[in-house]
Amino acid sequence: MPSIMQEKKRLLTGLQPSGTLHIGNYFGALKPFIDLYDSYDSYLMVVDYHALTTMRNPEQLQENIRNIVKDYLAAGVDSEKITLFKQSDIAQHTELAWIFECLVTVPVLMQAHSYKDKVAKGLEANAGLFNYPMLMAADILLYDTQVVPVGEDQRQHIEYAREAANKFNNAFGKTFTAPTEHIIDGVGVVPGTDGKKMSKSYGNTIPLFGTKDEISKAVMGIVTDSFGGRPENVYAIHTLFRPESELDALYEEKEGNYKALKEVLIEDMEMLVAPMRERRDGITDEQIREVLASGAEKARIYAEAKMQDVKNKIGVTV
Ligand code: AQP
Repeated sequence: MPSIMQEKKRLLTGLQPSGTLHIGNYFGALKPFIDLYDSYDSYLMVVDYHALTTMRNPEQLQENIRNIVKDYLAAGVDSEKITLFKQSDIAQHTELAWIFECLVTVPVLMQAHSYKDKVAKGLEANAGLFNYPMLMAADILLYDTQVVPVGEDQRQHIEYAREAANKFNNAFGKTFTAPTEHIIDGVGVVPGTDGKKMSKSYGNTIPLFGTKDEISKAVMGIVTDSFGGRPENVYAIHTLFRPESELDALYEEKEGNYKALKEVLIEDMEMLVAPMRERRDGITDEQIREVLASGAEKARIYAEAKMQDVKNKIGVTV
């Protein structure tokens, strides 16, 4: 059994290497994790098997994995202080997901908004996409996670993790801890350049680590339908970078001058991103491999012990 005598509560989150990280991913999940990780026993994953629900290009997936680890480190994650690892390195995630799939019913999974939205957007309705919440439940519950920083779109998936924990505990005895989502007001749904939720698959993103030109192009493309002269979509994104008290005066002063306001937003983004971009340029692929190998070693210790307990409880050990 893993030691349940943890001094600190456990914090865990993961992002899919399914494309380029955008500012919605950063403010919704990565920054809240970075702000909290020192006070917790913290786990940060690259959820590459989740990305397989949509990706079919191995070279691209490899590149995305390297990129997302660089993004984590450049954004301020200290890999020495946390367990940073890749989901596919710990076989117990998929193993435990199967057990949850045998407990949670199809009608319950059919209520998943994320699955319905993705299929409505034209994504293939593969069984992996449908079972995604059970793999995510395994990611979380395998480590007895208490707190999961995520964006609002993942709220229901944390409910599914609680459902999986309850089903298992009711069937086989208390084994799993019910996790809680950590969703920050005001950044739970970061809007995209079209005002809808920013999402890799909507083509409405502002890349976190884009070049200044790429960021400028995305910001200049923000749709500026507005009420009373204030470009609401620009303003909503701008609140992530400056307090509203400052923004109100600025937006009054430059009322109706959308281009000028977008230029200020680009500069404000640059202030945050430029130092991170510089840090990112210094990170090598070799460093990434080392970080992932040492993270997997740490994660495996807990995952193996927890899975052994699960196996004993369900009756497959003789
Ligand atoms: N717009 C957003 N606002 C706040 N949080 C967001 N997140 C995603 N978009 C926003 C949060 O980022 C974390 C990582 O998500 P993911 O990589 O697992 O993929 P996702 O949620 O599916 O992100 P995308 O960009 O929206 O990708 P697609 O288009 O594939 O669906 C999660 O915590 C998420 O809440």
